[in-house]
Amino acid sequence: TIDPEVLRRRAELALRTARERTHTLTTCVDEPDLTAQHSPLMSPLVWDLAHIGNQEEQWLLRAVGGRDALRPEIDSIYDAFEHPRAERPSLPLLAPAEARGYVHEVRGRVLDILERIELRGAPLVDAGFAFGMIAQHEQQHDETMLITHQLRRGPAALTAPPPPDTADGAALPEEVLIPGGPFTMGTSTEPWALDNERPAHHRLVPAFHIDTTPVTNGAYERFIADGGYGERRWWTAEGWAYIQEHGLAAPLFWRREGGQWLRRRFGVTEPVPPQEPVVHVSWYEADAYARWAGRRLPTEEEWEKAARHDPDSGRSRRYPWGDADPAPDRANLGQRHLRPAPAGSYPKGASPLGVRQLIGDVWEWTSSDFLPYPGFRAFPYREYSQVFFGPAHKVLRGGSFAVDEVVCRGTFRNWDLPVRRQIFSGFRTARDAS
Ligand code: AVJ
Ligand code: FE
Repeated sequence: TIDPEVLRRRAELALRTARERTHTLTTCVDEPDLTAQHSPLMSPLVWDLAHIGNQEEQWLLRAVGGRDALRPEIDSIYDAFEHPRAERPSLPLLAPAEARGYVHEVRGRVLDILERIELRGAPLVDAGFAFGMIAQHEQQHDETMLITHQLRRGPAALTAPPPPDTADGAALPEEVLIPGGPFTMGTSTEPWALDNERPAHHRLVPAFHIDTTPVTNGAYERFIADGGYGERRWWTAEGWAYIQEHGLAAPLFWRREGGQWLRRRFGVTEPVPPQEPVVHVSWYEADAYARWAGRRLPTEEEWEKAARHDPDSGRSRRYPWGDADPAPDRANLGQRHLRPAPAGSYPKGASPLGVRQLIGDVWEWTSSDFLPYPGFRAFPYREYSQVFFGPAHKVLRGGSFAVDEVVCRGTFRNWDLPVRRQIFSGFRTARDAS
């Protein structure tokens, strides 16, 4: 068990880190850009901002702190289930200055509660869970807001240095063999793990091979050049119908000009870098590429075994490199760099068997539907995970360059519809070992 004072500082730091990111994402553009809807797929940035504050008010001020509601009349405006994204611009949203004042006011009271409360006892406060959950919620919306920034037209508003050159120059094998046998999936001990990551349970995973790195733009270009988007046999029926209906022939944000592929990224157009992991592909495209390559997407349990299983001890670890928290030389996380690092980077983040870049860079599509683990219990609210379980959503693993470390670990599960491409989604492939 961790010292409650350490947890208190950790919770405070997680909340402050999230708020700094939120601040950057909502002050780097002018007011009209905060209230505009840049894509019908996304909320106006100012909706995300006040929604962050409203969730914090509901969980930390009211549920944990037992304080009176600050602005109960806005709960419904910022309820994601009541209002789909497309209709959010027409709601009576708080104006940017009002929204800023609101989140600031909530945060002041929350930090006061955090200083006084005992972080032990009821599940909501034990180990500071609710504070960790709300920091993770804010960071998830910070990723959502970064997606909105990527969809926004016009000159760059955000800049960041490229990832450092961390590649060790090793000639990497194309794939790594993960031996068959049992492993422990999920967690019952990670204090801030969300309900869908729980509980820890055993799975028997047969031997399989998995790509050493995520699939690169260069490899994906070969799929395109080979006529991949025009060949029915690589696609599922739904995937084929989807690319026909929308006329898709390349990842989102790519365009062909003068015999080469260009892509727009955060307001800047550049040639597609062949060594970088491909990003902004739907599950359908990832699945079709894998079939074209004579392979398949990994299942979710294969992905987690590749990322967490230590063949020496037989134990599942928090990250590919062990139990230590992420660090800048282990993974590309936290919007420090606004792009994935070239395949083969981050040797210090490799798994014991040599799989690289499982954490950070790009979210990785798996073949699995988003389903509850045996023994799952919805906590603290059904709308976080439970209402999304079923065949409609596919699981993504590992986090992207846009994800903060507080929302990234070997057990963390993300999910989305198979048509989604505006998210920072890439993939790696696998095959049976037999
Ligand atoms: C887990 C990323 C799918 O953004 O819809 C944010 C996270 N849940 N607010 C989403 C979430 C409630 C969720 N994802
Ligand atoms: Fe939310």
